[in-house]
Parts: sequence; C-alpha cells; structure tokens
Amino acid sequence: MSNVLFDPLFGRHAGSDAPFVITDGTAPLTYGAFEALSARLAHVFAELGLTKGDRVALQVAKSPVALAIYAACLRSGLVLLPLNTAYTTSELSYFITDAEPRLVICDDRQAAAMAEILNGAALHTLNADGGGSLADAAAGMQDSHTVVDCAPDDLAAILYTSGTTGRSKGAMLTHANLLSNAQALADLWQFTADDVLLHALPIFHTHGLFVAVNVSALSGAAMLFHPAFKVEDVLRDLPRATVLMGVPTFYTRLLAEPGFTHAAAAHMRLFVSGSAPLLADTHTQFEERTGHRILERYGMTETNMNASNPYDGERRPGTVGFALPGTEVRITDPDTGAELAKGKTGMIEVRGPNVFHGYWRMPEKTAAELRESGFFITGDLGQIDPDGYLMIVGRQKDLIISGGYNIYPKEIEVLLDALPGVMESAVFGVPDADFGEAVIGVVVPDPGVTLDTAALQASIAPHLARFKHPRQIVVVDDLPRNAMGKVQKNILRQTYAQAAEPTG
Ligand code: MLC
Ligand code: AMP
Repeated sequence: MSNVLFDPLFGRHAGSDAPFVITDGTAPLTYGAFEALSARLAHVFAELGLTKGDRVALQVAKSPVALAIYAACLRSGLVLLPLNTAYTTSELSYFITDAEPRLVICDDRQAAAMAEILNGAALHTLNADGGGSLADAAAGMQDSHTVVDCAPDDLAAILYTSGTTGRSKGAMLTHANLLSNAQALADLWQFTADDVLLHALPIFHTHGLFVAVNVSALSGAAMLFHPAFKVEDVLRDLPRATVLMGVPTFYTRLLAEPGFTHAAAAHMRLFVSGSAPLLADTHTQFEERTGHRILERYGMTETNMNASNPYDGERRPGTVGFALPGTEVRITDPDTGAELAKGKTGMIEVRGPNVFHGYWRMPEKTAAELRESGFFITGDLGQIDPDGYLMIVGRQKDLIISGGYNIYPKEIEVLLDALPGVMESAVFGVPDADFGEAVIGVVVPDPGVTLDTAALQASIAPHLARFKHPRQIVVVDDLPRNAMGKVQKNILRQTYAQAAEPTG
C-alpha cells in the first residue's frame, strides 16, 4: 500500500532536518516540518469530510503553507486545482462550477466575493503571511496522519488551460504523470540533495509547481522560496543558489542589470528556461555575460515536460533539445496526421508517461487532441534537425504567451464581440521586449457607430485577469481575411508589429 507521488516526494523525508523551503526572515522549513505541516492540513481536510478524488481549489499568494496544501492534497488522495492569483471572480466562477471542488481556499480579502460563487464548496482562508482560518484549524491537529493509498492513475491535480473556443479545459494529471516527469528531469539535470533551487516562479502552473518543486523534493534539494520574481532579490540570492528555473522574461530582466556578471553567477551550476521561446540572442548574451549556457526545455500543462537540451553536451540556442527519456516526440502532417521525415515542419506530437489523462468532463475535446495511440497533438509546430534537436517554429493554436502566461485570443474576442457597437474583433500578439509578446485587439464598429476604446477596455476589464488586458485596442474598418473568410492574424501581427512600443 502506498501513495505513488507523495511517498517519494515528501513522505520519505518525514522527520528529516534537511532544509526544504527557505524564506526571508524565518528559519528554514525542514523536510520533516513540511511533512508534519502537510499532515495537519490533511486532518483539516478529513474533518471537513473530503475523501479521495474530491477537488480542492486554491487561489492564494505563494507561501510555504500554500505549498504544503499541495502535499496535503497528495497524501489525502485529493485533487488540487491551483488557480492564478490574477483571476477575476468571473473567471473563477467558471472553474468552480466546472471542477466542483468540495473546498475552496483563498485570501481573507477575497473571501466575501468567493462566498458568492462557491457552488456548495466549503471555504477556508490562507493569507500571504500564513494566517487565516485554514492555519487556525491546522494548528490544533496532529502531526501524524495515515497517508491515503494512491495508484499510478489516480488524479493528483487538474490544471486549467484555456481552450481555442474560449472555454478553459481542465487537464487531468495523475500521480504517475507527475512522478515520471520529476524522475526524468531530476536525473537529466543531475539534481542532488546539495542543490539549492532559486524558486521565483508562481506555484499555480506546471513550471513552478511540478517542474521546480517536484524535481527539488524528489532530490532532497532546498529551495530559496521567493514570493515572486523580483530581479534585485534574485541577484541577491544567486550566490546562495545552484539552480534557477525561469521563463525567458527572467533572463532578459537579469541581463538588463549591470550587476548581473560572471561573478554574480559563479556559484550557479544551471539556468533552465521554458514556458515560452528563448530568443537565440538572449542565449548568446547570457553566455557572454556569465559563461553559462541556458538550458532550454519544452513542456506544456497537458504533457508536463517533453524535451530538454542536454545537461552534458551542446545546448543549442533556438532548440529545445531532445525528447526526454521515456517520452516520444514526432512531427506529423497537421492535416493528415501522417508522420513526417526529419527536417520537415509539422505538428509536434508527444507520447509517454508524462502525457495527461484527458480534459475534465470534456471527452470530445480529449478525443480531438489525444490520439488513441497515446500521442497528444500539442498545437505547436516544429521540426527535428539533422542532429535530432527539436525546434519549435510556430504555433497552430491561436495563443499568445506573455511573460510565460498563456492568453487565448478567443476569450477576449468573445467579450469584445458582445459589446454594443462592436461588429467583430480580432486579438493577437505582437513582439514585446519584456514579455515576449503583448496583447493587441482590433475592433470593427457596427455601421455608423463611433467606438471609444477606453470604454471598451473598461467593459472587458472586470472579466479578465490583468495580464490578459489588451495593451491597445485599435478601431479598424474591416479585418483582413483569406479566401475562406478566415481572419489573417499574421497580417494583423505584421501591421501592428510596433504596437507594444512604450508609447503605444
Ligand atoms: C504581470 N503582468 C503581466 C504579466 N505578469 N502582463 C503581461 N504578461 C505577464 N506575464 C502585469 C500585471 O498585471 C501588472 O499590470 C504589471 O504587469 C506588474 O505586475 P507584477 O506582478 O509586478 O509583474 P511582474 O513582476 O512584471 O511579472 C512578470 C513575470 C510574471 C514574468 C515575473 O509574469 C511571471 O512570474 N511569469 C511566469 C509565468 C509562469 O510561471 N509560466 C509557466 C506556465 S507553465 P499593471 O498594468 O496592473 O501594472 C507552462 C508550461 C511550461 O507554460 O512549459 O512551463
Ligand atoms: P501551457 O499551456 O501554459 O502549459 O503552455 C504550453 C505552451 O508553451 C507550449 O504548447 C508551447 O507553445 C509553449 N512553450 C513551452 N516551452 C517552450 C519553449 N521552450 N519554447 C517555445 N515555446 C514553449
């Protein structure tokens, strides 16, 4: 009897004095204390009547207790539903209705608004400083707790990724998905208990939660746990760290700091980048400045990590390296699904123990993207070079990636189209020096209508997390279309290529 993911990540460290989560101004939380904290939280969940398979929605600031909720869910057989802290009530309402969690945990300041959309769930609060009703309830609980058995295919988490139709889909990730990926990465990136990961990513996405935390815990490594990415704090802590995992924005911001030098990075053994394309220029500048070659890897919510540049061996800029051990990557014709030869550009498909078990309560979407053969159709376009390196050359899915956050144009277009006086709209991404891409919207007014773009922005704002707000909305006479009537976003992207400039 065992729990596939909890035992190797956290259970085996019970009683250990080794540091796990290190935050500013407090003593390090040891692996043993973290395990005990997860036990106390698990008792709170059990007293609420939560049982295996129930969902727990979590929208709280990053903190050690927030992380322990993840561990508590795993040991209880509960399914974690981590939610971006930027989501508005209207976005949250959809997730809560769709996932039907039995418990929702949020900040005290959010509690009143959350109470309106609970859909029958219980509510607990957890604040950034560790206070709140959940901490109060856990304080009186026992440190020991019998871990619930979980098999490889039991669900560990549901992570929502936006859909091309505008409706978010919950990707169902199992214990075995997450464990297999952590094992592959820890091995490939040569993690050991001597490592200290500088953790500055949010913990509501795959990158910060599963890649960073699971790989560290599996290896017994410590984490310098920053509440968010602040370049000056990262610079300060680099001499205490050995590994940094980040989105490309982390690296461009570091390079903008004169204090980021060879000496500043001397204690580090590895810089990993992912979640968005790392420009080859950033890679080169980084090596010139620090002597380190950033290791770029490729993943997604549905599949965890798929490919990585080598640890030993050439880390090739503009590529994401090779399929992870145990994972297959192939390139297919996007129309027919037939496998293409090396060097040809096509759809990237992925198969392996890392690939999710489908979308929550959306069998038709699952069938459309996950082949019976087990290959997942990523929506990313790529090719494999003669040496076997995978290059991502574009995206077939209509998606904007800004600072590592995914933004689905459809979600914004649906809101704009519904506004009075708007005949139609198109939303797309343009280059942005800081975030990689920035969101731009164009709207076509109904005949005879004069649109006020500030009013349009104000109308959609309450429904969208701040990072999804268009940087600019432009009124146009019509949208460029091809012969089939499809809006040509590539033309819009060219026309408005400069629109994210600071004056825009
Ligand atoms: C913040 N803002 C953003 C933004 N992040 N706008 C666009 N895109 C973003 N990514 C806006 C805020 O709304 C706010 O707007 C202003 O910027 C300042 O907010 P902040 O919180 O101070 O932001 P900042 O420090 O600048 O954050 C940037 C960032 C952060 C890059 C550090 O976005 C981040 O941590 N990104 C990581 C995302 C991530 O973990 N992705 C992994 C997904 S998993 P205003 O107007 O109110 O001032 C995945 C799979 C895989 O993709 O392969 O890994
Ligand atoms: P998400 O749905 O948030 O998990 O985002 C996954 C998407 O991020 C992938 O499908 C890719 O489009 C993109 N992505 C992740 N890593 C990389 C990378 N190294 N280079 C380019 N795109 C990436």
